[in-house]
Amino acid sequence: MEISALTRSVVKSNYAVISPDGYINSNVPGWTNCTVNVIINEQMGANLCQTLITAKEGCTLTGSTKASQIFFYVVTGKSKATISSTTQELKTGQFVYVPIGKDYVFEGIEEGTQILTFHKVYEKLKGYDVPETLFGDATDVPGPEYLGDPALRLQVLLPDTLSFDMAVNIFTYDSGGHLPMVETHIMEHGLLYLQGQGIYMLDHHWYPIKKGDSIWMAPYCQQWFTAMGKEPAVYIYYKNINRFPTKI
Ligand code: UGY
Ligand code: MN
Repeated sequence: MEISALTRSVVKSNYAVISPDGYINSNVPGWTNCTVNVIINEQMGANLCQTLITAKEGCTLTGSTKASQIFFYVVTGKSKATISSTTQELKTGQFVYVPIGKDYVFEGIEEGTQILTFHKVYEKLKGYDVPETLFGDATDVPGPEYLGDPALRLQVLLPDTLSFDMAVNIFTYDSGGHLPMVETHIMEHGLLYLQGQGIYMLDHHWYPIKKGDSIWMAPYCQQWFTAMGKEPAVYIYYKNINRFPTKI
């Protein structure tokens, strides 16, 4: 029998590892017939929110974006998404970026569908328009080598323009592939493992990580990862970008 007092989850002031064994469901107004796990939010000290929605029969997600933009990614399953007056079908690996000031409705969601969301307060930039709604498919996004290492591939899902103040990327590591350095940076991350396993180093502590786990890394949380096992490790992650770095 599993000992229920054990978990790989850990929550620190500058990072967290959240494995699904500790999930407790939240009720989110407008998101019906589903379980919602709020994995990262400002109560932790983060500047983003990350949730995972798992649909039951008859699930619908209805709401409007206000100060925060929302990125919705279908981890598995199928749904129909209407953003203002545009409707598209979304299935595994497809996504929609919803800018501020839009209404959204997800319906016709297959039971068991899992949808990941990243939310960030949008910071306007003088001289640049607020981004438009953007539907996309990760399988159509090229995955060039990362920093010249063929064991690492990086897909950038959102356009590389200053209008966007957030990035969402998918990072694939062949088994044995690893980050070429310990990253030490101001940008924050939220991430979800989509496939595989490996070892993450967070602030000089070492954690085994696998599909289904999430990680929050605060600014300057030092980070490094190596993939292990029989299949590539894949994670989707959020990063804040493109804005002036200081209030001073
Ligand atoms: O974009 C990044 O900062 C990325 N290389 N970080 C990470 O995967 N932990
Ligand atoms: Mn990083």
